[in-house]
Amino acid sequence: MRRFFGICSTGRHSQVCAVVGSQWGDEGKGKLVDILARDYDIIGRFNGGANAGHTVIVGGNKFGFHLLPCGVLYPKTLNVLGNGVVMHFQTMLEEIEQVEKAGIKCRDRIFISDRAHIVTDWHLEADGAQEKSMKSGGIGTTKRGIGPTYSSKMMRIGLRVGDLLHWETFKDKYLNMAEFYKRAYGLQVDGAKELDTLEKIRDQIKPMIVDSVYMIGESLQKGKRILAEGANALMLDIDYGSYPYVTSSSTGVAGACTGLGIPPSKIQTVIGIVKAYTTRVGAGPFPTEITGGVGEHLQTKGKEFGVTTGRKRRCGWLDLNVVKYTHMINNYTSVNITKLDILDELPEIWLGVGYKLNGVNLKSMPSSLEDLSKVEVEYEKLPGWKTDTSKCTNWNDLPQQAKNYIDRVSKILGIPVTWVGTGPKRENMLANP
Ligand code: 2SA
Ligand code: GDP
Ligand code: MG
Repeated sequence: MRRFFGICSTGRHSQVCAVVGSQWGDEGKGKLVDILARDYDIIGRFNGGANAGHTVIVGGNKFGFHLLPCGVLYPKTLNVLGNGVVMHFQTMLEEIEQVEKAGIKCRDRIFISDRAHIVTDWHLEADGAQEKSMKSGGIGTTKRGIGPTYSSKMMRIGLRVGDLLHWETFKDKYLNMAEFYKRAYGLQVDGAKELDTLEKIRDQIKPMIVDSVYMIGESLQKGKRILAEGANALMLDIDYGSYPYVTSSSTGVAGACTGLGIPPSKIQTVIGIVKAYTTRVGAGPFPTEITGGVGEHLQTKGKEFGVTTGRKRRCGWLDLNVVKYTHMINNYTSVNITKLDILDELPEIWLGVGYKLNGVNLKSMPSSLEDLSKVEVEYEKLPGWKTDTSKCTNWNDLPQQAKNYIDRVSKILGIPVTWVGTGPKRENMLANP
């Protein structure tokens, strides 16, 4: 008998649920994915690569995942790296070791799409060279070869994971791509050494390579449940983000379709992760940024450092203009407000609720960076709650002022808030009754 899956705003009862970032990343996607994964058969990453840093804290262990889906910690989940991901094998193998060291066997539960592209040393070098060559000082990339690997894909000179199964042609393709990077950037990479390394790790990778399109399609038909884990966030999306200060993939719910082969009509639930304030790593405009004072408090108390690069994250007030804009594109069925506890000590909390440009109210997000860097933010100011919310064990324990804040955010966005994070651990997540 077919199982029935209703539309469910928490994701608990949907056959397919996508968890995506609604701001500039690091909202805490990893934590909700880990919590929901218990109820899913397959967890799939659909975009990005080892630039992502998703933190999961369970028991005494802290995991900072770059490539492995955050559902990997449950003993039975299958974990897919979809065709939309760019694969850096060494990083993934190190992560597998990290998980297995913690006593969780996972190697045989990891599947890599044969259509996913491979990040090589040429891409890593090109990322650094490109950043150095930019007059503006660069995008502030993670230097994980992300932009160059997606560029190779679009130029149709890239290497796909499935190419590893045809070693002789793989080598030709590798050399052809290397030629391009030598010519275009004058790079010097020891290609022979990298081919040698790839040949050595091929045996470990081969059992993980699958036709993920078939795997996902067949699983959907059999009624299996799929959780799509977004990396980065919509303001870093290649089309909709603050271009060019973006990453090079589709970070929204559409990316779950193109990057995992999930038909759009199958995605019933889209949970937007909204940090209770805003952070951004790397360069680019940030209208609600606070330099000094409260900004430093958020940075320190929120431990806002890059999981991949260790860079300090820039901090500012929650910008609901940003979340409204990303909602237009992702259509969140509900949101998870994260890191509410970081606001606990503030006497007053500001919400960015409107943008004005040259005195005129804006209806949406300007596409021009010049305009975005000039907008004046209109704020609403709410009283703080001055209470330690990390001690709350259920929704009703939340102080009234915190509930008012959540209700106000929900009302302005027009989206239900189904979860609130009050600390970094799995158990610090309150479900809205
Ligand atoms: P890239 O490396 O080409 O994807 O960089 C392009 C822009 O995308 C931003 N970006 C990120 N922003 C937030 N978090 C990310 N992951 C790491 C984390 C970041 C880190 O979880 O902390 O460790 O620094 C991430 N990845 C890419 C990047 O800052 C550029 O603005
Ligand atoms: P992701 O990339 O969206 O998965 O987020 P990151 O892992 O890069 O950054 C989120 C950080 O906040 C991590 O250090 C998490 O452990 C932490 N975190 C997540 N949710 C909460 C929360 O509700 N409260 C606190 N204090 N920390 C949280
Ligand atoms: Mg992150």
